[in-house]
Amino acid sequence: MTIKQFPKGFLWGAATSAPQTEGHSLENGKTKTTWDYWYETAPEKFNDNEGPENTSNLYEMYVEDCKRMQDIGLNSYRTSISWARLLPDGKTVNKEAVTFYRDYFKQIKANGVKPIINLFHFDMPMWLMNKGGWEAREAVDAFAFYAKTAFETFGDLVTDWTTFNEPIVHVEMGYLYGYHYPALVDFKKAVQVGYHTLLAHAAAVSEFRQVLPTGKIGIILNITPTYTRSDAEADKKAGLASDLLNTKSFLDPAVHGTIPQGLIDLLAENELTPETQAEDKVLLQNTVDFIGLNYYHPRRVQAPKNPHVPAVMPEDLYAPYDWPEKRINPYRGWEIYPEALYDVAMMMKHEYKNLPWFVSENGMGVADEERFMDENGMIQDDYRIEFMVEHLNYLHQGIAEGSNCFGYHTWTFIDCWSWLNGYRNRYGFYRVDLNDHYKRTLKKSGLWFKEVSKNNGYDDVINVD
Ligand code: BGP
Repeated sequence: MTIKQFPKGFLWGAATSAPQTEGHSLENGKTKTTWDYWYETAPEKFNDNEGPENTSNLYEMYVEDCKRMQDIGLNSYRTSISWARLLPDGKTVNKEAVTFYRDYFKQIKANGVKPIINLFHFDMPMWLMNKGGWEAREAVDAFAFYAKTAFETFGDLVTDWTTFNEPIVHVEMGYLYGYHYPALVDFKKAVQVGYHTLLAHAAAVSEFRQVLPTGKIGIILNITPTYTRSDAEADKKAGLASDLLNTKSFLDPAVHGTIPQGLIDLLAENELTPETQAEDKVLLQNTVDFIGLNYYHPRRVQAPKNPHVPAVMPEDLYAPYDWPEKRINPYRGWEIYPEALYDVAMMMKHEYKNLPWFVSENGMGVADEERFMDENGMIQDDYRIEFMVEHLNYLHQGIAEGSNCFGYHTWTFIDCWSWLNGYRNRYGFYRVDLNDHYKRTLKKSGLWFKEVSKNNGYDDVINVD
């Protein structure tokens, strides 16, 4: 038995988002987001026709849910505010939203849990999408206003904030691969959207320094560490392009305040340079206090065969490589590679000033979990516990070698809605029964996590009985 102890004050928590939990998506003063609109116009795209309208009904159940946080020992919790709920037309504050979020945040705190509140989790308000969404430069100012409003309205309750969740995802899913509205395939637009998102992030940080000078602000990035097929020059070049586009594009400006020259060159070579303004450089110097990294799977790449020059798609710069030795989570199709968390920890230490960072999402989505329900109705999700132990072991090693990691948040607290996948894959410590008024039932992993949090560590022998 090996005891794995974590640093004092380590955050043991879980993450989720407004659109995936709240429900009441077309009620209580909230206006539509791109998800509401897409579901209305193309419901067949959504697994089992499960749309964003009701999700896990947290809007009605949050008081009990906050108690559930304490029941499984969470000491921290990340969710987001819905922009379209707080500012239904982008300008006017929705009083009902203020009442809801204020009480929600108070309840979180009353249960001994530290809230970390995020501003944007893929949920573009429709009023702004109709003006071009992130393609339009005016989205930067609109976001800065929203951020300022949120900091002013909730800053007495919340000290730790993040601007975006996985900003590269709405770029690639909305403008390259068709999984988010507007489902365009246009590399040039994708880069412009990414650039405006980056400016919006920096503008929000700038507002934050004015409104909450003693608070802390960060950004949540999905980290898909790149591993190349070989050390051949062409493979390494592909690896570098992948790294620049997927990791350094947001991480470098967030931490170092600059866009890497390699990325600027890569975009120029491929005629993808976005429109910029002279004052942007100064805005981008607004760096963060901490970084959240969502880790699910690595990215394996090789040199592309017969690429378009200039590139039409990212695959013209790096092609996916199918590693024969990979382990896969068959429900989600993602590779399971816990070793990467050690590499990420070292990357943060050596390349990113050893800035405080945390694992802001890590988890395993599994379909048809009712198969694993015991006679008492508890899902015996040992696979999830094993997944977490494996990842924590590598994280622990990274911390032991000096990486400044201050927490581990799982995805997710209570089973939640997953975009086009609806409720197919479940990730939560609590099961949600969609056929029984969203009833929540604790899974075995929740009991295990409670012990981990209590002991600020765990032994390698999994025992929660
Ligand atoms: C992250 C997102 C979450 C969540 C999670 C699980 O990328 O931040 O919103 O959805 O992935 O992925 P999925 O729901 O696609 O299975």
